Amino acid sequence: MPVHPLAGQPLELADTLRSGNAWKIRLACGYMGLALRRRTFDIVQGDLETEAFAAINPWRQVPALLTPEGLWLAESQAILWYLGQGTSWLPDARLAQAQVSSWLSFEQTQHMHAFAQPRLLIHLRGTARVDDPAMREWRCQGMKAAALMDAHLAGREFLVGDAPTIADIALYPYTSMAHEGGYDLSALRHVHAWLARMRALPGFTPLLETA
Ligand SMILES: N[C@@H](CCC(=O)N[C@@H](CS)C(=O)NCC(=O)O)C(=O)O
Repeated sequence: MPVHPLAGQPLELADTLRSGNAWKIRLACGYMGLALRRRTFDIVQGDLETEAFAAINPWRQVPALLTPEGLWLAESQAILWYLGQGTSWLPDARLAQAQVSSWLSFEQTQHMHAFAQPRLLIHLRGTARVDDPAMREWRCQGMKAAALMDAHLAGREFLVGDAPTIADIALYPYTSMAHEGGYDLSALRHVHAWLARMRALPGFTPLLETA
């Protein structure tokens, strides 16, 4: 693997234990061979509401990355872009780079919330049931996004071009944890094969260290 432009430089991630958005960054660092320190917060304990956290991210969300320049960078997609530059994970070619950007937008606007919300409320907080109408509605929206991914992945190994990019990293966490929100993606065989392909790449990092 070519040397990453950020190799050997300090990188620190503000995250929570089970944040899917922060997992994207841990996946990226694992795949890219970058060492990453974690500063793990607890949303339920109110950690994100403190003044100390506002200095990390005034938008009061994880992930945020402390870059070697000494600045905290917020938003998972911006952090993936930052980490991917100068590597094959963010292609140089104009069109391929724009296609990566399309999938990053897709993840934030059509995919992430529809998967993250049922997972949060059913699996992590236990405040909703699988069959609640609101959960069904989220899944209805999420299934449309997953079906679009499945159609796109037919005959392809990765979302853009022939090699994995930060677009694949962005879409992996919440797709792979869909079952925690009551989803059944088993009929989507191209998505299923893609998830397995992502897990098999060198440097794959599981959500939980002990997993
Ligand atoms: N658009 C943001 C979303 C980040 C996000 O939703 N983070 C969640 C954890 S996965 C969070 O910090 N939630 C706390 C809150 O919003 O109060 C990104 O992609 O980084």
